[in-house]
Amino acid sequence: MKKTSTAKTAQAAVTATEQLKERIVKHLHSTLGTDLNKANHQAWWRATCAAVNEQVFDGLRTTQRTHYEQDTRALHYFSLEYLMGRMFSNNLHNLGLYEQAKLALAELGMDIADLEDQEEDMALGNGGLGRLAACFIESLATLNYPAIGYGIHYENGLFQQSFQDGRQIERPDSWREYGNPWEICRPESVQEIAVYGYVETVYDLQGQMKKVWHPGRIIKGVPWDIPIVGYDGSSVNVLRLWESRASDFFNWDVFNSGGYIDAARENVEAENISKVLYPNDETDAGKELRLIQQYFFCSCSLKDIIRRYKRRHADDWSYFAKQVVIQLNDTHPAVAIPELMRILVDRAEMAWDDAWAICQQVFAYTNHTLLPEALEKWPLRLFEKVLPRHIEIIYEINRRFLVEQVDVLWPGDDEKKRKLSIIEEGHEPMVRMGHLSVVGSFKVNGVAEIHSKLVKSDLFPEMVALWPDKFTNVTNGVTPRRWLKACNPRLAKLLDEKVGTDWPNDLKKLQKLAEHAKDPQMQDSFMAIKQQNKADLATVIKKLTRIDVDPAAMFDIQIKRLHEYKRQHLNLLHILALYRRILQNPDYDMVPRVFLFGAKAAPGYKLAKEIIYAINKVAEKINHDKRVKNRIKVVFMPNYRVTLAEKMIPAADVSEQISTAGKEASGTGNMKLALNGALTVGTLDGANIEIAEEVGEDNIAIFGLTVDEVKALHAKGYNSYEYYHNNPEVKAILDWLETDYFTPGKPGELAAIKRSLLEGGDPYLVLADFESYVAAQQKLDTWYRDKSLWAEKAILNTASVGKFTSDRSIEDYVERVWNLTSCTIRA
Ligand code: B1N
Ligand code: IMP
Repeated sequence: MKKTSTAKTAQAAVTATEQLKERIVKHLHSTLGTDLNKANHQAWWRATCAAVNEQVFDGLRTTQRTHYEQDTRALHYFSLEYLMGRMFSNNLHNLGLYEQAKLALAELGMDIADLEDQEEDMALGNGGLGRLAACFIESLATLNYPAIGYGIHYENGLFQQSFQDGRQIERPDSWREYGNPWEICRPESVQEIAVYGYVETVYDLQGQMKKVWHPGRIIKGVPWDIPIVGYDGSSVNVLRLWESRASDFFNWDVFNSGGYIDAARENVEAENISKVLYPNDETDAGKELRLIQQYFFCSCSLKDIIRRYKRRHADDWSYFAKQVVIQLNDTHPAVAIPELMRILVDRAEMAWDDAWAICQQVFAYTNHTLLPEALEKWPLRLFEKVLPRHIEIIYEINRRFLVEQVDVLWPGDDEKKRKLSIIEEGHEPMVRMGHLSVVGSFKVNGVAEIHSKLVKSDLFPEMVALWPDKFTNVTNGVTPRRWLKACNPRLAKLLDEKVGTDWPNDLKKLQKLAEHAKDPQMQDSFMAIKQQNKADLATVIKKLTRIDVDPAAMFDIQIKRLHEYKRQHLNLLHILALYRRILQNPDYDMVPRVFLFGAKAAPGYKLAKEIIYAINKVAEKINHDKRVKNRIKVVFMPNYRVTLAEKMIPAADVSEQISTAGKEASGTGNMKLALNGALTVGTLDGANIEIAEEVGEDNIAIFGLTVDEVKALHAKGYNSYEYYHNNPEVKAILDWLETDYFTPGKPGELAAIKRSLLEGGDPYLVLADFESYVAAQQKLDTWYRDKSLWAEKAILNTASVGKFTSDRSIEDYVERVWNLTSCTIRA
């Protein structure tokens, strides 16, 4: 009996593989118009995508039909960024087709890895915030929650980075130059939106005052849908991205009046809106085009939501807040709040109070940062010019807020009103998007326990006094499908054997692994996998940088955007300290280490670029210095992006999470690295704190000042010169950077770092944390010498971080904020 059923399964697998092969070949012929004998990898890749899409689109149709029939409440995730990376292998894994496709392609003479490499990263985001959005929409589909992601269909994603003599060069990222097989254009759902112009006050026959906005320009929003395939589940949700085009309707007038060139110019301007992603991570761009981008996609998305709602409920708004919840991914989409008010009050002619009641039940806001330079503010004059009606609505929201809320709790307190006003006074008045978001939302959350506390205590304490229940926490998470199963197949296989195959959607199951942490056989298997992953990465390193690294060395990895608060320069100072010790003592005993960096600097962020340059110059010197005897290698990987992260993370021994305490809201790279068995060297900041709680203090190297100590030091007055004068090693290293040792013939080229740490006052306390950082690194060095001890700690890291699956984050949002019901999809 058993035998025949096994035989049947085997037969079914053979048939399925044969069918997939047929479908691929069919698409090679009929979709790509080419043939077996002349198809290149690109054609094979596209044909395979088309074959996979047959299944994806089936799932998409069924999901959408079911949601419509059941009239489900849905989440609408509004985000200016989605850092998707590649879709091919993840779609295959989530459909359960990866092994089958690999086999089918092998039988057709193709290596699936070669085809995977044909895909450009979909890099429509800067870093953590955009990648979080991507993990969240995948988890939402996996958990069968009705949800849609809204954003912008940028023609150019985050710039591509290369190095020229160690300096960052940026090039445009035209990721869909030859079309993207995963997206579907939906001309039937085009929207038109308005900007500029003026507002007229009119009175109707009853003498009622009305505001009429006469827009200066109309722009067309064209939606592109990207299916988001849930793991193992049947849901296929949608990411809907808007592309801007010139409106046909508007340009007719210009054409008719003979303004052909003007019309062409306006076309270009309309199309500029979705042309490029702003490359600033954690800084406010403050540019007119950025405001228009924000409004453009919010307005298109709201109209899309309302169109869908009206199909069922026509003009009855009473169910709107029951069916619709909108999550604002930071303040970037906050203009959706006055836009919904405008639609309800001006277009649907609803009374202000009723409209406001709806808004306050629909919007929720996630704060991702406390950095002052990232807190969005728009010059009032700019707002007035671009969105003349919305600024009036914001004034009214603000007036009522100050009168009905602030003045009730703090009667006559003008100071409180100044602090809480959505409009910041001053010589250039500004619109505070954070204030607007808090006032207009029913929930506000931070992204890790400590960060959510700081949002309450430091950023919005008065808002907490007004609405204590509005504030909550949802700690970030990452999808274990992409960040373990797909990117680390060797470890995934071992986990399947040791803890069963359902860990990808039940990550707490990994805890079982802890039982085997001391088992020598388990340790051998675990570390052998790490070794193979390191050898694979060494090949990639060689190919990208021509640098040879030894896979037996400790791989110490810092991958994240370049920012002073993330302190890549602290890492650099440690490298310089080790190098100097070697030069002073040729027999200096240390575990050989490869220091790997991956980071893009915002093109306008000078010091960040100087830090990249310094790391590259120091790398050049150390890597060629025979006296080092390979104890240190330094590699800056060019063009860090999701695809490179997927190659680096499985190969990491050490994960660098060294931000100044209080500055990194959460971090998510920290979670991915620990999940793949790296030990963290980190501060008590963001989610590091929760990682330390989960893995235990013996399995993480914590160092540095705590949030409270940072505050106390600043309060007392921090003087970085003291550390410079009192620590001879620090002094020697900083002085070294001023010489021409690393830049022969060009002294002073690396001096910017020293200047910022001394004259610049060292705002991120690099020197204050240096000693403690070096001690933590020394501890890791000691641990690494004991192979079994290290293996145990690495295994315990993988075993203990089940909390950080984005599935858990989503369930937290559902419970604390969204109030959704999951919806089973049947074919
Ligand atoms: O969001 C991530 C967190 O894990 C990180 O700690 C946090 O730094 C990051 C303006 C941002 N906060 N703010 C931004 C991005 C782009 C931009 O234009 C701000 N990114 C974060 C996910 O919660
Ligand atoms: P973190 O700042 O270390 O938490 O990094 C967050 C995550 O965002 C990383 O794990 C990557 O997946 C992604 N990421 C960060 N910086 C970049 C970048 O420059 N390009 C692409 N992805 C990035």
